[in-house]
This record gives sequence, structure tokens and C-alpha cells, in this order.
Amino acid sequence: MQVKTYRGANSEEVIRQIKAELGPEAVILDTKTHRNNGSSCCEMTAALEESVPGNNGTAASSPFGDAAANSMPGWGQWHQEWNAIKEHLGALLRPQMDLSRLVPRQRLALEYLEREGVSLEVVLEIFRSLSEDPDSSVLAPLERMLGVKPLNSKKWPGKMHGVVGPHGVGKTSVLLRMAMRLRKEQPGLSICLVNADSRRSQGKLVLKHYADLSDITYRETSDPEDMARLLAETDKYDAILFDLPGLGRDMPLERFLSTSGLDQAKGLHLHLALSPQYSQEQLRAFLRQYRSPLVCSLIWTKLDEAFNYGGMVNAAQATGLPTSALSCGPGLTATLVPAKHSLVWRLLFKHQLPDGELS
Ligand SMILES: Nc1nc2c(ncn2[C@@H]2O[C@H](COP(=O)(O)OP(=O)(O)OP(=O)(O)O)[C@@H](O)[C@H]2O)c(=O)[nH]1
Ligand SMILES: [Mg+2]
Repeated sequence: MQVKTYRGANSEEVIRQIKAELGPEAVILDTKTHRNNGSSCCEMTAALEESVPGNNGTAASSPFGDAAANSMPGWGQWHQEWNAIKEHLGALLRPQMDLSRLVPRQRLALEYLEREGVSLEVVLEIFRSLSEDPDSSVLAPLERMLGVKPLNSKKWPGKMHGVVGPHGVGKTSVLLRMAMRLRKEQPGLSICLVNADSRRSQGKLVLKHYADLSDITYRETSDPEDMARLLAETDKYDAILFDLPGLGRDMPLERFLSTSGLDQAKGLHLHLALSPQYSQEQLRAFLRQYRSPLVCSLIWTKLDEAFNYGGMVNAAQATGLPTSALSCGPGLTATLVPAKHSLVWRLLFKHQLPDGELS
């Protein structure tokens, strides 16, 4: 473990030094404030576990960027401690968030976001950005944190897509809505729906039924041999959509991908389905469990059942992943819309669902 002491005029300055030198995984072990020739001086001792991959001061900004970290023994424990420390740091920094430095419009927006479940860490970052420019809108820093990349064939030209996420979050529904949309937009397309764990998935009958009705090929894979056979035949199809099962707590996505043989799929894009209904703790746990370089966007489901939408900003900021689609309503005729910033802001600030219905 690398341990070093940093000094500066205030805690923000010292934390900046620590982040720049040790990267975001550094842990603060001790904080002291001294008076030096009449002025105050902040001193922090920070530590860094040398075996954490990417900890050379240039750690990837996205926790999804490093697949190896997922398999590290003790990583979960480390992450838990870091989260606790970040909360303490937030509490320390909170008094410095002097809202009177903002114009009333900015202050109201920031207070609203906090009530909406946006984490203190994110609120502090927005505060810093707003306090530098009284004319700026809260949407400017929000747009930097929450990117969008609408789920349509122009923005996502790859032919293989899969939906992953917790049990019951709405993966099969999203996948079927994707397939229906593709069929409607491009009637001649040869589409294959793959049930990638036919032993466990509950959605088998639904998938098969809708595939039959819509002239879509239905395939099942239950082991790496089935998967290898399917992957050898991808040329037959224009679009291949994978329905993946929810994973047990002790099964990280990376392990599932390698045991199912899906890690061999070249050009596969996985989309992580989550719901803003989940608590911050649950969202953090799912983001850890489903981290993988193959996961390239977030799809938000069950928007009609959520009471606030701050978790969408927190997850986007924590992962750096763009939001690609918004889903609401049960049944297959319900809405799956490609994400746009205007739709996300309407949800966040007005609780207006993507189909225009007010919650
Ligand atoms: N209200 C609402 N219900 C939804 C939404 N999406 C899915 N559902 C319902 O949630 C239930 C579970 O949906 P599925 O699509 O089977 O979820 P899943 O993630 O595939 O579930 P597993 O495969 O069992 O992990 C079904 O009853 C869906 O109709 C949504 O956006 N809003
Ligand atoms: Mg399912």
C-alpha cells in the first residue's frame, strides 16, 4: 500500500492533489487542520492499494473500463469502504456548498435535484460548475454527466445487441419492444431472438410466441457449445437480439458471459436495464455486478412505477455510460423510446413520462 501526506489551504485543494496523483481509488486515512503563521492549512493522509489495476494516477474514469478489477479478491470490500469514505467526504465538504453563491434560479434547481435523489457527490459537482458562472443553467453540468445515445439503428449500427440486468427489471419486455420496432421500421430484416439461458429464463414462452407472430427466428442456447454454433451462423441474420437471465448475487456478469460462451461474440453490444425505483445502494450493487466492457449503455425501465428519477443521473455519472432508451408501462404495446435529453429532463424535473402522460 502506498501512503502519502498532502497539504493545502483547504480540503478541496488537498483532495484535488490526491485525485491527480493517486487517482479516484485513493482512500483518505486521516484529516487534520493546522494554523500556520496565522493562516489555516489542511493536511490529509491518503493511501492507495497498489494491486488495484489502473491505479497509477490515471485510473479509467468509468468503472466499466476495467474488466480485470471485477475478478479481484476483495474488490467488493474495497469499493464498499470507498463509498463510505466518499459519504464522509461529502459531509465534510457540504458546509462549503454555500448556496448563497448561486442565483435563486440555480439554487432552486440544485435543491430540487437533491430532493429528487441525486447524490450529494453529483450535487457538489454541479454546485462547483454553477458557482463559477451565474448565467449558466443546471442543464449544462447535467448534460456533461448524463450523456444520451438513442437506441436506433443509425446510432447503434452493430447487428448484435443484448439486454442484461436484475431479475424482473423488464429485460425481456425491452428486447421484444426492440424487435417489434425493428420489424416495423425495416419489414424485410432477418431478425433472430436468442434466449441465452433457456434453463432458467422465465421469458421463454413469451419470446417464442412473439417471435412466431412476427416472423422472427427464435433460438435457444443453454451451454457454450450452443452459443458457439449460433455465433458461427451470425451471417444468416441482419439483427441478433439476446435475452439474458437476471443473475444471482454471486454471479458477476463477466463470469456469466464467459461460462455461457457469449464473451466470444464479436461486436456484441450489451445494454444494462435498470429502474429508477431501486435505492442508491441497490443501484451501486447492480453497477458493480453488471460491469463489463461489453456493457455500453443504460436503459431505464418501469419509469411509470418510479417516484423520483435522481438515480438515473447518479448511475450515468458513476459509469460514464450513455442512456440509450426509456421504457414505461407493462405489456408489449407499451413505450420504449430512444433516449433524448429533452425526455430525460422532462422526467427528472416534471415527472413527465416519455409518452407525455403525467405521473
Ligand atoms: N409497469 C411496468 N411494468 C413493466 C415494465 N417493463 C416490464 N414490466 C412488467 O414487469 C414484469 C417483468 O418483465 P420482464 O420483461 O419479464 O422482466 P425480465 O427482466 O425479463 O425478468 P426475468 O427474465 O425474470 O429476470 C412483466 O410483468 C412486465 O409486463 C415497465 O416499464 N413498466
Ligand atoms: Mg426475462
